[in-house]
Amino acid sequence: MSRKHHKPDWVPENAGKEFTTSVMSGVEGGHDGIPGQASVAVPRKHTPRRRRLTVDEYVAGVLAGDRNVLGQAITLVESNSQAHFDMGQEVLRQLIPHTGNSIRIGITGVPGAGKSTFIEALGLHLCEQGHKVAVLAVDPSSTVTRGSILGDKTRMELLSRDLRAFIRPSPSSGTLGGVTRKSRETILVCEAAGFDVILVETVGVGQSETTVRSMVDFFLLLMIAGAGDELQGIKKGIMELADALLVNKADGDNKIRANSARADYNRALHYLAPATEGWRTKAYTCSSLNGEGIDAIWKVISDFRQQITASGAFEKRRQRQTLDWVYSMVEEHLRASFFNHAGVGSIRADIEEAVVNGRIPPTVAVQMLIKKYEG
Ligand SMILES: Nc1nc2c(ncn2[C@@H]2O[C@H](COP(=O)(O)OP(=O)(O)O)[C@@H](O)[C@H]2O)c(=O)[nH]1
Ligand SMILES: [Mg+2]
Repeated sequence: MSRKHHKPDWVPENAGKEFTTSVMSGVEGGHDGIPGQASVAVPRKHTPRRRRLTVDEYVAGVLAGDRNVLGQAITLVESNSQAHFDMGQEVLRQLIPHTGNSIRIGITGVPGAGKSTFIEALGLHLCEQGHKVAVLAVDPSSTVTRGSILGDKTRMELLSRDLRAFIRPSPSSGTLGGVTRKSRETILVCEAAGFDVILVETVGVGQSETTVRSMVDFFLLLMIAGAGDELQGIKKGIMELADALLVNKADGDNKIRANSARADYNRALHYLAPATEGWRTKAYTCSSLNGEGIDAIWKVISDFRQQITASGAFEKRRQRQTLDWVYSMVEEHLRASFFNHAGVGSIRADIEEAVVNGRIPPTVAVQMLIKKYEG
């Protein structure tokens, strides 16, 4: 812009004072206003589309903790295309020997309980202690709404700027099964990249809690005082999945209520079977806003890890989870193979019609469909 041209580009004719009629001159220098930088356009090199990495480059980059490659490797693993799938699986196969060295923590609770705020508080606390923290979200609802409830990076502004942390929003396409597979693989990729604390955020929607429980070592249920137990999923048995209950927002006027809620939950927990063999689930309070109780809950998680590792239950759970994972992938594969089967597709509409109108019993319909599929 010429320095003499101190007028706006456009003003209505006969404009009064309500319109700007002059423009202040800009700061000398570069586009960011840093003096001394000439604002001449730097001739741009012709940049080709980002070259696709080779399997070796993905593996080496992830193992070196290169955040850029890590992000790309997760994208590869999450991809739905067949070409990417095969490559992603090869990358994963080579990374597997470098995985497992972390504590995987699932965090659930109703929307608004403060999960994201808590994760940021805990994450920052752990980074300061020298941990490398990866945050993932599992939000099957995002596959329906196309907008992630949980992928709100903005809420974790400080943590997302910390180079010791890595935040990955929920994969946003596919079935719950697909989201689950991707999340499990993302956990492994992050572990291979050296992250030793994996925080997985989920929301109390549908099966997401059981799903996340099936991929973590420690499952934390975040509660708020006075929100109504029913609303918070107590009746749905979520409490029985948890290794700790954490009443969040124990600050200000809410502190007394939070403490009494904790006592109530502790009484209720007496009657429940523990989620983890040899561990007693208890209720605690914290404030993700002022940080009170964050260190204490980390201590609980560390004690858990120590005790459960010593008893062998830690390893046993992981082995069981790996097998569950294998069979859930088998199921996913079989389901897709069945529903994509051309022969099955050709008779499905007729059979469905016959079943709903009572002309053939469901059991017979199953036999016909399976026969077509296997034949
Ligand atoms: N007073 C108070 N407010 C909190 C606390 N933790 C979260 N919040 C607030 O609760 C709201 C929901 O938090 P958010 O982390 O987005 O909840 P999420 O939906 O469970 O992820 C936000 O306005 C937070 O600022 C806390 O410990 N104390
Ligand atoms: Mg959230």
